[in-house]
Amino acid sequence: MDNEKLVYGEATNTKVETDYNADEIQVLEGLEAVRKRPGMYIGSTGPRGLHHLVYEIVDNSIDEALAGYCTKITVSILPGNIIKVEDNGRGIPVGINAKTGLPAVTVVFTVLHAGGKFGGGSYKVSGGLHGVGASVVNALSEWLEVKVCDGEYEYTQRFERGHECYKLKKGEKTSERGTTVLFKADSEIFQETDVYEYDILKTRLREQSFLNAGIHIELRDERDSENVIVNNFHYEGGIRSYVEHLNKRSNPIHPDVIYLAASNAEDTAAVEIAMQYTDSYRELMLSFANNINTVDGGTHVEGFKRSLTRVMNDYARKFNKLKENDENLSGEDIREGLCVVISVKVKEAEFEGQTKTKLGNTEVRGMVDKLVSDKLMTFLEENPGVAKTIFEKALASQRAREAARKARESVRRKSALESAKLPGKLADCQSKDTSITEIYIVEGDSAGGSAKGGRDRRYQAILPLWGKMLNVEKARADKVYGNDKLMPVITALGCGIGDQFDITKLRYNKVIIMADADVDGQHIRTLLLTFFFRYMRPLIEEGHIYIAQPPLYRITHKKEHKYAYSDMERDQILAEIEGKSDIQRYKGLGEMDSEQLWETTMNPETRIMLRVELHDAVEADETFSILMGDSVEPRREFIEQNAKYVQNLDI
Ligand code: TSJ
Repeated sequence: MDNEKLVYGEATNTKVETDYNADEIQVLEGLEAVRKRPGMYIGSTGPRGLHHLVYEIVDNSIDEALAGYCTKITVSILPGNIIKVEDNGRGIPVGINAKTGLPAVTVVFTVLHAGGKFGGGSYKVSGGLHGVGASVVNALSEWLEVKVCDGEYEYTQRFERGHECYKLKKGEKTSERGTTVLFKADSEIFQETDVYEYDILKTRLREQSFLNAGIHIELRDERDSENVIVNNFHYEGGIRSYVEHLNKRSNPIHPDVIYLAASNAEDTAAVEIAMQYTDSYRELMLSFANNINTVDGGTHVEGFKRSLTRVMNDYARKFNKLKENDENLSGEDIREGLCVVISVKVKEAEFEGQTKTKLGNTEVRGMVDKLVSDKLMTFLEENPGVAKTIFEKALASQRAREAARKARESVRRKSALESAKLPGKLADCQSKDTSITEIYIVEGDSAGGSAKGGRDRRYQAILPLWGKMLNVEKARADKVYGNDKLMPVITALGCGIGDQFDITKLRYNKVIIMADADVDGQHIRTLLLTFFFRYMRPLIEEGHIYIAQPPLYRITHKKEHKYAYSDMERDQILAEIEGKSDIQRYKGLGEMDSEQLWETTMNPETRIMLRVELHDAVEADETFSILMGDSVEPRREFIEQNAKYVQNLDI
């Protein structure tokens, strides 16, 4: 290995010494800092941070795969939420590092930021906001064990909370190669939870196998020995398979995924693009740089958008799809229904922005642009049928966008003429202080009536909704403007939708959906959430959307009322009561009078509300397409699988 490249711990400024004890002191100072402020290194000590530990370790094996030396990675969740990561790479080097006098593998686990600084030569996953390395995982683990096989011997070492339990131990002879790491997250640090969620790891590992074509990744859940769960991910098609996966619940409008790839002459950067159009009205673009999801885009995304728009318009002019007087197609029109994955790998990736999820390398913009210009134009010329389908879709989008603009303007004109802009059905609150105001969006006129009677009118507004709500998942934007069910919601909230959305104009701090606890109520909740997700997403992201929880039962005992919000609570209350009591099951909000509704569902002192949170926009995107889109079978499957989570409103 290349010792020269090893950078010594960055946490302290102590002069580098060869004296072993001094080194160890410095090492521990570094790792103590991680334990003192874990959030600085892994973002949070909640579930996200916990899962991040696994990614940190797995990324090292993926780096080894990118270097061309590892083909298989196995990740297991063992009983007690112990994580095991195994690969068949070369094994972390065990040779003594000149600067520290320690075996390289020990350095990897005890010196901050030591990982990835030696070896070199290939693309590295490590980067992004929390590309922090194995020593951070070690510092935050109750214990960690590593086993390295280098084709000659087996080596092992154990650490507890970052401290070596013993020096690297040389064991049996072996002809095998590879690295195994076992660790237990420290529950002193991860106080909220130390339980891994299989599906979170599954999504991430599947994504990583799409991004690294050919790699084998196995995920195992062995926590319940009678029910071991195993998933194997292996995609020879790489990001082509990713696009197929993303589109498996949609209707593609051309048969094959379009795939474009190139690398530069110096071989310091490689770009891959996979794309396919569906009949949907949305665009789904995922971008990655060195396998890190660049949620804020960057130069690769800019290059792609710019060149896609140019190439499509050039082609349209060349083949007379657009006449001389026709306007150019806009980028949005061209991307309607497009599902695209862009993956770039660069030797020296620069990540920008607060969360370091935006690619900054300027050379990438031109590279992507050139790739699309050269290869996509050729593709369109060679596949005129596909080209025609795509253009017809873009033209339809252009017409709809024009119609939406007209609809929007007519709505604006109308509201400018009317003196009272707010919807007639809205019972507004008195306060204009938008930090305390609330709006209840209530299903049905009778419940709306009770809510109006029961509310605290100083800060609570009521907007009743009735009739069939538009499913925005199946409609273009022009249908949303002027829709008689959605317009009252839009005007009452005051912040517009889509590109015109402006959260500073939001008229209420809390937007509360209040509907019956039955199937119809569930339907209206889902339709409204879909609408907020597609057209007012920041409302969800910034935590303004809530679901009211009306009680399911009223238990009357000796003229006193108690309310139960679940069957379990009902049973608890009944167990405490002696003798006979009267149980009323509420079928709908309409059965409650104003006073009861206030008491059980609207009084901030006593009410229960669920705040809607958005954890993963891509997953939520998929969920909404399943729930509200065309295909029936995936919806049935989804509902069956999630029926047990109905209380959990994470989307
Ligand atoms: F970082 C880690 F400890 F967390 C970790 C590293 C965990 C796991 C499960 C695997 C690995 C890992 C590291 N797998 N493979 C490697 N490879 C190297 O570290 C390596 C091997 C040989 C050479 C070389 O130049 O000969 C260079 C490197 C970086």
